Amino acid sequence: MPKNSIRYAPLLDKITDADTASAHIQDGTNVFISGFTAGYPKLIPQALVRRAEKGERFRINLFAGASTGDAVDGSLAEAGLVAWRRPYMSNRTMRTRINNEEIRFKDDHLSRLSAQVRDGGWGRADVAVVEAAAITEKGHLIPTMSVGNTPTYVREAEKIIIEISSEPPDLEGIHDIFIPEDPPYRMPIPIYRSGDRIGKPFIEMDPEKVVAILLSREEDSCAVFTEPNDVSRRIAAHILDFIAHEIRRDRMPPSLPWQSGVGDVANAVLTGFLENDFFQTIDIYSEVLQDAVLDLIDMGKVRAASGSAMTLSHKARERFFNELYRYKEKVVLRPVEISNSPEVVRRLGVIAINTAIEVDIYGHVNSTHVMGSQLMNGIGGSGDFLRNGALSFIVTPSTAKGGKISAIVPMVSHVDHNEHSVDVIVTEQGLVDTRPLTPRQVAEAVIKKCAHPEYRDLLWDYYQQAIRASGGHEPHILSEAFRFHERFMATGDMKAR
Ligand code: 0RQ
Repeated sequence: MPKNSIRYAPLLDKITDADTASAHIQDGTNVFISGFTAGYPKLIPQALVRRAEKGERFRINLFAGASTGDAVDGSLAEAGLVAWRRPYMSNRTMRTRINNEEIRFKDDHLSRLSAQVRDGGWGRADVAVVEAAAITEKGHLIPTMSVGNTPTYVREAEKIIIEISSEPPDLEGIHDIFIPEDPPYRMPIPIYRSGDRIGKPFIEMDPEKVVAILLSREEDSCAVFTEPNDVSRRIAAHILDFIAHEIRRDRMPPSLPWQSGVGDVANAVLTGFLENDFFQTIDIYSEVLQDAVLDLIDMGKVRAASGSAMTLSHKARERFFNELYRYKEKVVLRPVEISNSPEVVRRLGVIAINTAIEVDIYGHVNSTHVMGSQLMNGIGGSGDFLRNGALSFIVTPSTAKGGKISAIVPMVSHVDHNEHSVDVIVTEQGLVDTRPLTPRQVAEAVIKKCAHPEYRDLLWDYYQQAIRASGGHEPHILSEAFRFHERFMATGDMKAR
């Protein structure tokens, strides 16, 4: 443990071991954990798994900020310890168990969760288990690499267990913690630029609620980013060319902040700035900050980068910790209800880029359910940004599963975002700005420019038949609209045989 991690002396008595602390969690306990891709507790989940291995039968309701590492979602799901899980997760075992109805799951827009917990919508907050870098002189918490919903969980919980991480150096000052009043007393959230700080550098905590403190040497499992491949590079290039074109034509100001979702395509878009001379300095107002943000800061291309968490590869993490003093000037980590706040996203005019599973010819988007039924991860913050961004991109490779699936389909098999939220649709094949187009013009352009050449004729045939058979503003043949999906499920290939 680094010196001075626990600066509030009365809490030193609470230091204990994970097995003892985990006794506060029993069958049916609502457990609210820190963690938002990073910054999740590790010791308590391990202790719970040990109890299960010894034959104890119990299940908890697990509420996080968003996805956590395999050490939490993976091992707790594997051990059969989770009755309920909310919100977004991305673990394979947990996904399988959710789809088998062995774990209950409800998807939510991430910006809404803290307020729902405060109004009691998620039930009693029995125990908060949070990772922290330090406890201040007055007994408040300095989080680690994510903020997520932790400020609200700590405020609402009846008991608090803290895992003090030995890993991060002095993170104090990077966080900006602000909990808005709930309606009807809510005032405007006073963020006018990405880098504005409006709160405190710590999470306020009542030390009386702390029942255990654990000293942890466990690390977050680091993100693995593949080098941008040809597909993600082409998607990124389409987006950057389009924005540069809009700015040159004076159709948008040059200084709007960027949000980019998680994963390789999102990282490729930001990497694209490295090689692009048109964009000299950018603001980032996003949810998860990934490796490319550090590269951009190093190149002097970032004015400010705001998010709720940092998910870095092992290498980037070392660099970040070694030169924290430099990155702290640029990076702000906020509660997710602020990083994703519809009010702030709309006010700042965020350029939002998020990834879909499939998009239909009229621009409706499925981000969460494969073939309409099987949950992938969840909606995450994509709706918060897409619906409220000044310009919202939805991106996807034009095919999946080695070309057996077209990501452009006649009708999406599940709807997360609709045509009214999506401005621009992008695949590696091309880009369609839907804003000046009627739905029929959107369909024509999406089929011609975004669909993979192997699927264009099939989509075009469907669209022409729909015009003849049904006509109308958005022609569809209801009995045919899911034929692509049915074919895949019957034959393993969406292409007609
Ligand atoms: O399957 O893992 O079995 O290989 O989906 O797809 O191409 O690796 O891309 O990791 O970026 O995930 C939409 C799921 C994309 C993600 C989604 C299969 C594909 C592969 C993963 P395998 P890729 P990604 C907001 C950001 C919603 C939430 C969100 C996501 C797996 O981006 O969860 O936007 N988004 N959060 O084979 C069947 C299709 C498929 C398909 C892909 N059409 N049919 N399977 N896959 N398309 C966070 C902010 O920062 C705001």
